Amino acid sequence: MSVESRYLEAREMYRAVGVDTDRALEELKGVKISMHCWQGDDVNGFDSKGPLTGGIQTTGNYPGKARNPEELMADIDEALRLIPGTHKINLHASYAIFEEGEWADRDKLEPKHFRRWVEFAKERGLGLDFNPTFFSHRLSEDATLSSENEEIRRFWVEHGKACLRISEYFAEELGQPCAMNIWIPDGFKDIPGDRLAPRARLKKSLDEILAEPYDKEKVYVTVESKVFGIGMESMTVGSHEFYMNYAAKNGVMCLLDTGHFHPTEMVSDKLSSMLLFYDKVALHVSRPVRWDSDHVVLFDDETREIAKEIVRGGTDRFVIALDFFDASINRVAAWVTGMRDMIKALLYAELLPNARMAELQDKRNFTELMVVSEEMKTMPFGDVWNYYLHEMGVPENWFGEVVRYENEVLSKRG
Ligand code: RNT
Ligand code: ZN
Repeated sequence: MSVESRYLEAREMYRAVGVDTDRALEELKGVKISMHCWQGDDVNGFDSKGPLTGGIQTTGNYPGKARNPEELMADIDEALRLIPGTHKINLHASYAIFEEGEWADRDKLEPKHFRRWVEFAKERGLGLDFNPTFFSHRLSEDATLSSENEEIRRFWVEHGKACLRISEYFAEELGQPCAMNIWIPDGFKDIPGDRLAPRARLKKSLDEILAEPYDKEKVYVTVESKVFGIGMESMTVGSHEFYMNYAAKNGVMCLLDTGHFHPTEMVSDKLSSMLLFYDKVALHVSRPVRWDSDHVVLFDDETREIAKEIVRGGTDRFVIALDFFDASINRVAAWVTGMRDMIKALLYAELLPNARMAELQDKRNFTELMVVSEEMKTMPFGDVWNYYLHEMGVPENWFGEVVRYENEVLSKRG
């Protein structure tokens, strides 16, 4: 049976339970996911040769990681060929591209250092998002925006401001908003002697960064909290309470990373509360396995639960990015799996009888609600998904393509 006839049959089955598959596919086409560039090279970047610091870690030594901008761009291209839709690329400041003999420290970065990324995005119709890089740098060893050392704190404030200017440049060049996310690794391994002063300094630093004039329609500033990091087990300066209050009072957005809460806390349950107090909510969808391990996003329960909240709350109210870095598997396959599974989860949520499910809840008919939600799991979802891939010109079976790319390109890298 052809993809089309399988789809037509599935469409009838969904129609019978009150779900319009054509509408769902239309909705899905409009959703952009920001694909993080850092899966391609284990969060190394191009601006220094030093190690990855900041209490985040990649594990594994799978061959073929990108070693320079050309390789990273080629790998991104290979991944995008296998992902339905037109999306965004999420860059870190450490991915600045310098001309021969040129170099600028983080506080001196300028739009021109990202010109090649803008060209890359323009040629492909992609958007760009941005992140100042407050780690993997000689001045980030102790603390950054919360530093007690005024010179170091100022350096990172200047970095934040430089990144705001670069974000605005992205938005202007590409004709779509750029989300600029602030995450810092500041925190303490053991019980602090003072929790207030570092947080007060972080607050002051953020105020100073945001004093840089920028167009709020073009740049969405987001602040990302975290419960702990490696070497910051006892306290992070940028905790959830800190940023949630900061964002609410200063008109910026909160970014929730699915790995940045206690393991039994679910980000999916937090989103509706955020929607009641913010216009938009930003996400780093990741997969924490027992801790903030940054495994590849899968089509699993929590990803589907998050997707339901996005679809029910309105896809236009979310700024969705992925954040994982697995160095133990083929990195292109990691991107393709994560992106396709996020999109798949959104389609799954679009194909639920959401209004009927809300109504069952209001009638307190929890038996039928459970039954409906379970029955939906074995509907011919795959037939709708495959039709979407077909419509978007992306192969159903993609793994062979990545294996070929690995043999022809990745395996030749030293
Ligand atoms: C770290 C944060 C942060 C980084 C990226 C590289 O725990 O999740 O978002 O992963 O910025
Ligand atoms: Zn994150």
